Amino acid sequence: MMRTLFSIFFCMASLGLPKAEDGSRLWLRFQQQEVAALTGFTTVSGDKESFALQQFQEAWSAMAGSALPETNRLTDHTLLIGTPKNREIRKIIKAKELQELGAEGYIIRTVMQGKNRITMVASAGEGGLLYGVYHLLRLIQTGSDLSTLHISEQPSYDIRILNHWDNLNGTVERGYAGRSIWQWDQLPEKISPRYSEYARANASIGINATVLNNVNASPDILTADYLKKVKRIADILRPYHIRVYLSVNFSSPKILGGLSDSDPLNPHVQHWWQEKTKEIYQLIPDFGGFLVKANSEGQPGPQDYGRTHAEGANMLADALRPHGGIVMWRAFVYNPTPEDRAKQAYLEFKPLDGSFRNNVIIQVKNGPVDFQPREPFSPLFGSMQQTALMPELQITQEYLGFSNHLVFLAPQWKEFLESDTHCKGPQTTVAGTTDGSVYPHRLSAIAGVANIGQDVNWCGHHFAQANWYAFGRLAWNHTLTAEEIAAEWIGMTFTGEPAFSEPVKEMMLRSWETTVDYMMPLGLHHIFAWDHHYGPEPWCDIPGARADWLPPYYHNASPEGIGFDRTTTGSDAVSQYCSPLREQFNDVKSCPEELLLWFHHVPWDYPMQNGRTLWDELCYRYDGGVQQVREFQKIWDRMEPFVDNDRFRHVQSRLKIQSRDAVWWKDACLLYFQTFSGRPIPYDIERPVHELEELKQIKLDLKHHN
Ligand code: GCW
Repeated sequence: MMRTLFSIFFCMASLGLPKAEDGSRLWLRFQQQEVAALTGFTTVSGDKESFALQQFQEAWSAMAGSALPETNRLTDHTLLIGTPKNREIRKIIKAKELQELGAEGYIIRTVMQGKNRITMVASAGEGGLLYGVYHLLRLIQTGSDLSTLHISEQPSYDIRILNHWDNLNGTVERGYAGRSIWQWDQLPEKISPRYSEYARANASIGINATVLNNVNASPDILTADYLKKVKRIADILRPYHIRVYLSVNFSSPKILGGLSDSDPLNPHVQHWWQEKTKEIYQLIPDFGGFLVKANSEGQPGPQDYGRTHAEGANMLADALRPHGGIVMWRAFVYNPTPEDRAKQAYLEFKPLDGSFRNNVIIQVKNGPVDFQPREPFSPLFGSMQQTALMPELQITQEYLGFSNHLVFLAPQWKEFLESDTHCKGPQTTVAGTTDGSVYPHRLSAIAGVANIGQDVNWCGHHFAQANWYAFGRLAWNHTLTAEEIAAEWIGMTFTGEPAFSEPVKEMMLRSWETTVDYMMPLGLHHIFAWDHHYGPEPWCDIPGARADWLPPYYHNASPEGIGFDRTTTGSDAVSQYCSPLREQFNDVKSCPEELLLWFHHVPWDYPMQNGRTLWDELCYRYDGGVQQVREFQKIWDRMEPFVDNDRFRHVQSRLKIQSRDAVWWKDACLLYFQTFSGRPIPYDIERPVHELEELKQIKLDLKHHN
């Protein structure tokens, strides 16, 4: 018996079947076999104390079985890692050349010295060195040719920051990967090994900052006890070149400090913030600053005292300035007024342009409503020219199937970043207006709402790791294509074998549009079930609820047609965009069809460009989404030989959920909208398998999805 078992095992091993994996190593698996692709570095040289060098050796050891021997004399195949402090580096490259790239930039270059081939990774700063090392490791992991490297990199954004919506009680708002990784109840004494793994993963993709707590902030985060815990985390993240920021509650002076109010013009309030800030910097000298959600969804803010967002933000900025800290002030504001929700952030913030301190940056969600499957870009981008603006992207899939659906978000983010605002002539893209190239401001930054939790695979879905990865890569270099990012990620997380990587890449690249199609095609938005944002509830009508929290506010379906009229004769949201975009959006004929129902209320028989009526097109889009997910299932099932069993089954089972959910979305939306259109679902489309009434009864037990 033993022998049989042994021989089966032996057989499997020799067949090279992938070993079981749980996804915990992310894209940093450093497989032994990857070393086969190495050009064969034989030695490494550099400053022994260098953290970047240590990181390289750790990864190399995992791949090669042992660390590279260190050498002082450059011989053939030496890897030279260092800053201009290192003599050998100075012999090869001028310090000035490195300084021009900044402390985070780096150069990787193959240098021939006589017969010796040396690979140099150099930077003016330790941070840049770390990024350079991870770049080189990525080349090794993806089997790239290392023989003639000539790489020079510099980040697109200065601050590349994750926003954790993690609460102090361990829950995560809109988190779908288990509880918060920050174990506040155990800190500062007990340290989870995950903290440094998290830091390493972020460093490997260029993320250099993190906000530890939810923007719906508990004042407790600023108590002495919590600050000690925060300090502990900051100490762990520091070597990885990651700065810690905190979300703060605007009422903290009143709630924690016992003051009579938190009015930003009250000198006692100002003093309280100055003292609190000082206390923080004593513990964390490189503390980044505050993120603030004010006067939004019930959070306190300066308007409680008749003050403006600028007065609130500037007061905090003044407290942080002596220490070099900054304020990230969110523009996610909307009130239950008759005004179109999509217009409100612009209406509140545009008049304040130019009145913020230069250590304030306004954090603006990509779209004007709220992380919908597809939105046009927020009209604040491009329009606010005197104030630094930073995009906020949502990595966690609040509106995109939680951690159940495979949705690769890089194509969505690219569409957003490359949108042309036209505000300073053509080719003034969202990326250009925020990265400092069109409007030169002191600060440039980009934020992503994290999808990280305590799940073994970090993000709930193995493919959701790709979104964390993509956020970091785009924040570092927004000119990378979604395809390049997907290819890198697949190569490192699974395998670069083309029979696997090509179809999987295609699946990833199509996955966002597919999800838009089965959820909210043609510019539909916010037709989610009440509160949890998972399934469809286009009919949702809760008596007494705020209109702008209900789907009919957004889709306006009636026997006449469907869509939100935001033209000049409707809510006039189009006029918040710069010309010629506003004219383009305003005219139903030139409005991109992908955003048609965002900007227009359109009759059911409206002729689309392909000749179909709007109703028919809607049906085909929903159906197309469903069919695509079924294709994804087929693609994935064919991939079984390339993937370890655990990850294969996990993804396979999630795709089944996604497939069922897509049908649910399609049936719910088409059967409901059909009650208005009164038209048949085109006969060549798969028939609904649910009754509308049955779907209306579904009340999700969130635990299944959360
Ligand atoms: O997307 C919405 C979410 C809220 C979130 C809010 C925000 C943190 O539904 O859960 O609160 O946006 O961004 O502030």
